[in-house]
Amino acid sequence: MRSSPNVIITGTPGVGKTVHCEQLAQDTGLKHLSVNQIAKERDCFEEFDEERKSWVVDEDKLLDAIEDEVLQGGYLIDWHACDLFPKSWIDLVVVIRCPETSILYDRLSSRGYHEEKLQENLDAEIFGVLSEEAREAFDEEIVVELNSEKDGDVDSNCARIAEWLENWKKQHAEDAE
Ligand code: DAT
Repeated sequence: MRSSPNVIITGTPGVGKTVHCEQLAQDTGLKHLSVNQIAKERDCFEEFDEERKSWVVDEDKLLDAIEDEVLQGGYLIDWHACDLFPKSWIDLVVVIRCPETSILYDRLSSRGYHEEKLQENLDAEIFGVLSEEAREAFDEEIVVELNSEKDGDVDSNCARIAEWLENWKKQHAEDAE
């Protein structure tokens, strides 16, 4: 049994997953596992998707590459998909949202996304694709949605997640007695 929980931080590109993970890693000591970075470092990419202009991750390779670490507990898994991770690995799924799409539009266009990719991501956010994926793949009670639009949201969201972590640890310690 892990003594520290594993948390998925997911959401449409640009919603704020990285900023949340970085702040949470600082505040809580959980380790930031950026799937994008790990997939690059550990050669888990399958092919280049010309249409999307992005690399496709080989999910089996990725899971094999991170399993030993993640099962120790204490990871913040940062990725724009969540249904590939086994349920037994995960204690909390946080879906970061940006319902005000003009904000998301500005963030993605400043990244230089081309029009098609930009629109695809905005649609995904409008339709709540990641939120639905999370609720289908995990028990509803471990899925939470938090908005990240304005200054101050990151602090308050991280404070909420940190509080949840403390409760998880307390509960876990009691169960272990
Ligand atoms: P992701 O990792 O989901 O792709 P990110 O963490 O890189 O997203 O954030 C994208 C940009 O948006 C980045 O410049 C930080 C900014 N951002 C995110 N949430 C914010 C908030 N609540 N207030 C101000 N800026 C925010």
